Amino acid sequence: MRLVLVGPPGSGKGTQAARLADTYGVPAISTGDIFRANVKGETALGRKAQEYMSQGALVPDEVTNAMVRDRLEQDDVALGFLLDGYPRNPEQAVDLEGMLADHGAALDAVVELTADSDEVTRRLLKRAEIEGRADDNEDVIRKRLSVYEESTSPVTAYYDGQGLLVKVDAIGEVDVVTQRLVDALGVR
Ligand code: B4P
Repeated sequence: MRLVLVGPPGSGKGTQAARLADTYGVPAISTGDIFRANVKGETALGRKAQEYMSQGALVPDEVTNAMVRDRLEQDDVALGFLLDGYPRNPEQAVDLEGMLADHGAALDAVVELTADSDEVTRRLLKRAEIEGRADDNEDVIRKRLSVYEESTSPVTAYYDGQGLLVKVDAIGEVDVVTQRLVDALGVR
């Protein structure tokens, strides 16, 4: 199973990716988590990524694509993976296609989690209180939502055109959303 999970910030990508990865027995790969681990470890990649993340902007494609390419070379993804938060613009989608084609592979499905801006803003502000993530403040959330609209929405249209897109309503209890995802994906 080779899956991509897209959706606005706060739609539950990270939350659902962990559950789906368990269900399908594939590793979940979150570009956001990899960047945050690098920021924490104060690596050169982390310093670069932080400039952009703290403003709610996308980390430049050359940095992100190279990082994903490296990750997809590892043995544990040979039989499948779930990408959470990548690709986030059409250029990344094209690059991903190339990376997979190099291994004679292709995506099985792209899941879009849908949720309105008010709900996702509420969730992210709640997470800010609990986790204190630097990019979960009102100004940066607004910027992340507008980046999603401008850069990531075209990605869903791109995959829809390829017949890969599956839309799932992300409003509701976490368990209910997981069940909707599993029902929508079925056995692939
Ligand atoms: P991400 O880490 O992907 O952050 P995100 O979009 O906010 O989603 P996240 O997975 O954290 O939150 P979730 O919706 O699960 O990206 C962060 C930054 O990294 C980006 O802004 C960018 O700078 C950079 N980046 C990442 N990928 C990149 C790429 N490909 N290219 C360039 N830059 C990239 O959950 C949010 C909250 O909602 C949680 O608190 C959760 O508990 C809650 N929640 C989840 N499901 C819920 C439900 N059903 N009901 C109520 N609450 C729920």
